[in-house]
Amino acid sequence: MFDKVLIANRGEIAMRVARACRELGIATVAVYSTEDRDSTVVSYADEAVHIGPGPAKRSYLHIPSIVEAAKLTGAQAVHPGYGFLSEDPDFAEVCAQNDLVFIGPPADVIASLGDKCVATRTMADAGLPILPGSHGPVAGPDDALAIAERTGFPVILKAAAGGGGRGMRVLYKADEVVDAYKTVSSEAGAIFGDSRLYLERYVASARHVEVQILADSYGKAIHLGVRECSVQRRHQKLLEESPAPHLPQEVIDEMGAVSVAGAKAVGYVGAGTFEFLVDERSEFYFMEANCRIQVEHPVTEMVTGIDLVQEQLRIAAGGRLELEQSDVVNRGWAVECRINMEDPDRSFAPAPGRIESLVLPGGPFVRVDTHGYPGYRVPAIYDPLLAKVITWAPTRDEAMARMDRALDEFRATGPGIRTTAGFLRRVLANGEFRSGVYDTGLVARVLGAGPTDDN
Ligand code: MV4
Repeated sequence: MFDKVLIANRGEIAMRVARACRELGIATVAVYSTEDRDSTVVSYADEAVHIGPGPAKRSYLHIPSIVEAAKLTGAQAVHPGYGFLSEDPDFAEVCAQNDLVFIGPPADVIASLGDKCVATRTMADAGLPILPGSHGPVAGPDDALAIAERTGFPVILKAAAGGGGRGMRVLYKADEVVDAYKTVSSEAGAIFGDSRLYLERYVASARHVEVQILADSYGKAIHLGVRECSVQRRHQKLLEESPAPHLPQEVIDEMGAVSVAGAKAVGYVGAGTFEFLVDERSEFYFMEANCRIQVEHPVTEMVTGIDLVQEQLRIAAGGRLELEQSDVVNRGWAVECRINMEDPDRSFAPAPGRIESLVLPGGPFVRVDTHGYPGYRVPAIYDPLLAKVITWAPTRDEAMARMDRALDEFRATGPGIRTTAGFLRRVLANGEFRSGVYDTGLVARVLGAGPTDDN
């Protein structure tokens, strides 16, 4: 096992990784920007290195500063968390060149899964179900039109370098295709430096269900079941649960099996997520594979009893995956709510500030992952996630009742501070959510249902 790991991230996930390291007897190095000098992980970690000013480009995204911090402290490995450099193949490559273990898949695997055209085709070849469409980059506007007509409307145009909902457009009629192709392609070129697009049938009323996998560097891979992530607003997930309500066990098993096949086909190493779109008939289609630990990983930990970050560390250190597929048993139900410092009454506008008082929920089967503390001044320049509240219970209804109770206990006050806790309670109370029969349109319907209550 490693002696010392550098955590190339901030916020709650930096704390999550630091805690896993401590449990395994690994020394930790935090890196921090000037804005984060008073952060929890800076005092929690064994060492902390200042890597630059607030803007991420000059700190958490600045590869030379992070590599230098690792060399300075003698860290053997780097955990990238999520976001920032976690899915940057160049960073993984630079780590390797500097004898640092990047805790994630090899650089070439990140690169090929980051190209959604390559990823879709590779996964189709590995036997994963994909939607009809271009199965690779579209050659130009006329090709887009021909493929759209062959596929049948509606279709969706997506940037090859996109993902997570960025760079896409839904098309309902043939006369939209040529103009849309040109617009989305030039947008993709401007945002990602890659103007290639692909096209597939658009599935309305889709659910977003993802499979957690673990793979070691000896070719062994297993899956840990599914997470339902359809409660999202503008591609930002607000709440996730595991397993997925009303998804038959045979379907879960099949999604898991094909994800494992996909992971093996690309030589995946570490913890990863296979994202699927599920239609009303519980037919599922591969969308993307994510090469990182995800924000919502705790719901999988709660239903499996497996510590995913510890597994990442063991695998990266060259350990063999000790778990067999038959060891993975999903027990009960877990739900996670993301408490953001945003104002639901003002279109989720950022509402950070200095936290004067913070009361966190507790009690049985409640987990809170946060970097917040009373007196903490929340920087406005990073993502708005303040805390993740996770609850577990034997049944879905009980897990949701427990979550409602936990959110009721949650208090963060201070000048200008607002959180999404009250809005999340409205989601929990919504009949459609309660029934478990919901899709990615749920949040818009909850928002249409009236003003949010407070917190
Ligand atoms: C789709 C889709 C419907 N059909 N693909 C959004 C995130 C990204 N990973 C994939 N996404 C979607 N892909 C097909 N073929 C629906 C979504 C989707 C979505 C699309 C447009 C506007 C809002 C959306 C919310 C969730 C999912």
